[in-house]
Amino acid sequence: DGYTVGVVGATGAVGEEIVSVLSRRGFPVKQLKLFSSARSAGKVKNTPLGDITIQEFSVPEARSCDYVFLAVDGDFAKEYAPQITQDNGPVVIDNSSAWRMDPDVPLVVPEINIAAAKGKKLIANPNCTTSIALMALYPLHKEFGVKKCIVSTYQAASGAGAPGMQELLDETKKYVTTGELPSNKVFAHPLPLNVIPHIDKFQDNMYTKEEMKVTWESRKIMGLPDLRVSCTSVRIPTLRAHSESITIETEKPVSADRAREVLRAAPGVKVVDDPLNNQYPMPLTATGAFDVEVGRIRANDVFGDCGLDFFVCGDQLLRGAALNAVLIAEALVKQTA
Ligand code: 2RA
Repeated sequence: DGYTVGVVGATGAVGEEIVSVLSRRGFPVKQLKLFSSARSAGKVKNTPLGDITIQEFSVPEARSCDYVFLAVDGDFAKEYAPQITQDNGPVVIDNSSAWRMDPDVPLVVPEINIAAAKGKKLIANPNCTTSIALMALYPLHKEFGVKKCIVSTYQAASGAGAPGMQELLDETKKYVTTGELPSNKVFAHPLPLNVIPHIDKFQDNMYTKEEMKVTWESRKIMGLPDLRVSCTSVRIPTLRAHSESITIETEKPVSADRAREVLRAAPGVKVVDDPLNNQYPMPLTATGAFDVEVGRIRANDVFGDCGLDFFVCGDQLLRGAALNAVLIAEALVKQTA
């Protein structure tokens, strides 16, 4: 019993995390197929679901699955997702940005808009920065109505994949052991001892694409096409959890106590908000956890009695990618059961 599940990009940081989450969540996997480029094909990968020989990706092999997770780049997803799903093929859950803003493709955070995925073969997983923010933003929106939103991010190296994490570790080690200043290949500048206010390409409006994704994707997922959102995205030298400082203006008056109650009841959220005892969200405590930490919750008076500030931290590879994707598949299994 169970499903044949394919992971394309199985040797990447997100692909590996998808296999781990399938196991941690007890997803009903009958057979797991791991796909990669020709370079890794034939290698045996030790996974929590057993030792699996990696296959070179092919459309027919992918089509023999029930669920296919794409953890590859947008160009690949653009070309192959339709070929995999066509003629009643498997469900594809795509981690790239290729399909996110396509009006025919649902962009899903399961706790918010899983209904949009019903009956669909291709489903897009949001950008990590968006999904982590929305875990807190959406429950607050349901209670208070969010009118405006200002986000500043502190993003981990994992957003640039396994090579980004390795560069951070290697360059930090080099500096600590030799005193030689860090250098860079993956990031636009050396990341250790630094923060870089530049993630992805600059757009015509001089926001980066990473920043605009927060605006575009939040609107689509929450079904609020006119939501005012402005984001500044910054890469910092942490490993795999993104942090975000978020300020909102609400429709209805908001208090920190009521916001805390709402967030305590929200699925996928852990309120960590006892600042006098040094308890607040941090990348180190959010790492490896399924829930997004929310804390530093304060009513501000910038927007009269309708302003709230808070800080979120979420594991970039989990809620930001693999966990969100596996939760979509879990929900679809339930929908079709
Ligand atoms: C980043 N959001 O953090 C990107 C990864 N999808 O670089």
